[in-house]
Order: sequence, then structure tokens, then C-alpha cells
Amino acid sequence: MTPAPRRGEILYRVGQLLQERKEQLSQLLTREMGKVIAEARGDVQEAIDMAFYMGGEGRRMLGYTAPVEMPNKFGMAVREPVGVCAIITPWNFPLAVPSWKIFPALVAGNTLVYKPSPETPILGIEFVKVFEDAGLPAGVINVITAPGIEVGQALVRHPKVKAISFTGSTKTGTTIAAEAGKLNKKVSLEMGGKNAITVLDDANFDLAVNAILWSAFGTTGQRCTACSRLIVQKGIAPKLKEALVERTLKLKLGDGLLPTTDVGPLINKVAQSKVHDYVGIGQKEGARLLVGGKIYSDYGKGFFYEPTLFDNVTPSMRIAQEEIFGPVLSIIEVGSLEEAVQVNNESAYGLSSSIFTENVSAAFTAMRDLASGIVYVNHGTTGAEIQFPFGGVRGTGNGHREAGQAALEVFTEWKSIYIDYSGRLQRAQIDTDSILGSTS
Ligand code: UN1
Repeated sequence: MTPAPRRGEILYRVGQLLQERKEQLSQLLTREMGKVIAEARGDVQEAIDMAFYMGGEGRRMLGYTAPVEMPNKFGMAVREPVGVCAIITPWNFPLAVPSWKIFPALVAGNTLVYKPSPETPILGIEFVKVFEDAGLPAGVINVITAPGIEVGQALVRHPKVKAISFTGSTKTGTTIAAEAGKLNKKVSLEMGGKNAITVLDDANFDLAVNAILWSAFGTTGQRCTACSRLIVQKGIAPKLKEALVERTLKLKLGDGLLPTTDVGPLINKVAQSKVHDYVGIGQKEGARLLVGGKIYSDYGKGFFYEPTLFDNVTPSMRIAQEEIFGPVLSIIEVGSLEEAVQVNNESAYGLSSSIFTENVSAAFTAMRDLASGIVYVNHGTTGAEIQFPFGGVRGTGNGHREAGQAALEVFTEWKSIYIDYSGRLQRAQIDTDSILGSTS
């Protein structure tokens, strides 16, 4: 098997090629899935960062030794590859998310079958070409583009596939987990969020406004980390709502390739209808539409939707509980930090939470009490960096994390090795000298 440092070097070359092709891949990314060009570049950049980070694991991949109980005995734990991995990814981050899975899988010594989203097959293939050009031996990475669930199901069920890493909908993720559970396979799931930003009365106002708009309407709200609930303390609420409405109305929808565009289209017609249905649901539930709420057709083509703000939202409304995956922000007013934390945590998901406050006690309380895999202070809910674990609690995941050191967990098995060089039988946990009834 190719030694891990050599595997890491291939990932460095992948990183370099991605850098060289960054603009070309970014343009393709915008054309294939619609996010604005600055964000497409960010998507590619995240894959570049991950390539170099995981390339470094080729010379790290830390196991450990620990003291053992007996003299002249040595113990260590090392990581080994699991075998063939199935990588199933969504369209919203067609390079970043696959890179979180593919790079650790490869540096750990696995081979893999990669199934990109049927919405972004071209990027899937272009990504795999980068590995080929970087000198990855044939057969180590394999790509299948296909619609529907059949291919995914075949991958999950195949006896040679030992681990599955999936990002996508809760419905598909839990189906995969059930199948994989029956077959005793490792499975890592990332299934979205209903992320909230809390703004306390003492927050840095302009910073909070900018962060809310970016987190809620960046990527047209189509991030697992997007902010779809704004929990605002009553004192600052009127001013904040006014500023958000004013700024939302100024957002420019259109072609993501134009640098002047703020918000691109949704991925497809189904997504557009889903967002519009939720707007209807919100209105029926008694929320007040402050701005947006309509399909945007001025551009002529593309599945655009007006960035939308609701207020008078209560925590139990469907628009405050269900993942909409579009540019819809629900504003919930609260009296205190305690209430904000409670509203934040009463969600089926638990990916990313954020708080804006200048008060250090409130910030530390929030860091401790906000129950999600990621917490931000004075920063929106999006923009996780690849050197830290990414994932969430409750319905967001199944206990695994991507990126950071944690990424290696699903793609490796631990092997504990004991070497006894005493030349005599030493028995762990046994406190008598007799061996199987006789005396030694
Ligand atoms: C996703 O939406 O699935 O933290 C990934 C962020 C990005 C990744 C989002 N770095 O918003």
C-alpha cells in the first residue's frame, strides 16, 4: 500500500491543481448550481484548504502510545483504513462538502465510490479529474453520476462498502442509516439545520445586521448552516427589523456570474415551490410577512425567490421548526438571554447557533448553553473553517463530525497493539500468580 506521506503528497498536488483551476471551477460551479461567483470561489477555496490540511495528515495521522500496566511491555493504538467508502453528497457545496469526505478517506488509505448530486454531475466529474491529473492511481476514486435513490441504495448495500458518508436530506439520511445499521456498516450523516442568530439588546448593531443578511440570504439560504431563525431581544427588535427590511429590499437578484448580483436562484423548480409553500404556511400560521414572499420572475429564467422576512413568529410555528432551505428568515422576539437559549435549543436540528452581544458573561453563557455542534459569537451561522469539527446534534447528525481531526474517525478503524518483550507470561487484570489453577 502507498505509504501515508505519499498519499498526502497526492493531496497536496490536488490542492495545487485546484488553486490553478480555481477560476475555471468557480465559473462552472456558478453555472451548474447558481450560487454567486464570490461564493463559488469560496466553495473551491474550502476544498483547497481541506486538500492541504488533509495532505498534512499524511505525515501526522496521529495514533498514540500510553503507559502499560506491566514491565517490559509496550502499547500503542494506530489508525487503519476501513476499505471501500461510499461518498454521497449534495449540490449546495459541490466541491467543499465532497472534499470534507474524499480527502480524509484517501489520506487514511481507503478507496471510494463517489456519488455527486444529480444536480451537479459535471462538477463531480471535474473534481475527480483533478485527482487523476494529480497522479492518484486508477481505481482509487470512482465516480457515479445518477439520479434517484437506486445507485445510492446499491452503494449502501454492497458488501464491499464498509463506510458511508452522507450529506443531504433527513429523509434520505435516516433511510441510509437504517440500511447501514442492519448491515453493520459505519455511517456518518449530516442532515441540515434550523440555525438561529440571537441578537441581544447590547449587540453591535451594524455588525449584527450585516451578519444576519449574509447568513440568511447568502447562497440563497441554501446552506445547512444558513440562518433561518432570528431570535431578537425586545429592546432592539424594532430598530433591527427596520434595518433588515430596508437592506433586504436592496438585494440584487440575478445571474450569479455578475459581480453585482447579491442573491442567485434556487436550485430547481421543486425548491422554489417548497419555499413558496412555506411562505403560505407562515401566513396561515399567523406570522406577518415584512418583505418578500414572492417568486421573482423579472430575470426571465432561473428559479428565483425574493428574500423574505417574517415577524410575529412563535417558536412552535412550522416556519420556525422545519428546514426551508431558501431565503426565508423568521423573526422571534424574546425577553432575555435565557429565553433566547431555550428557543434556540427547541429545534429538531442542532447544527449552528450564533449570538451577538458585547457582554462577556452573556457570551460565555451562550457558548455553554446553546446546544449545537457549532456556536459563533459575534459572527453569523455560516462560514465554518475546515480545521474544526463540522456537524451537529439532535436531528442534524448521528454523532459524527466532518473536517478537522474528527474527519478521520469514520474513515479509519483503531487497532490497539500490545508488544510484550518480558519473555514470560504477564496477565493483565489478574492479581494471583497461579495460571489456570496451577502455580507458576
Ligand atoms: C453546508 O451547507 O452543507 O460553514 C456546508 C459554512 C460552509 C459550509 C456549509 N463552510 O457555511
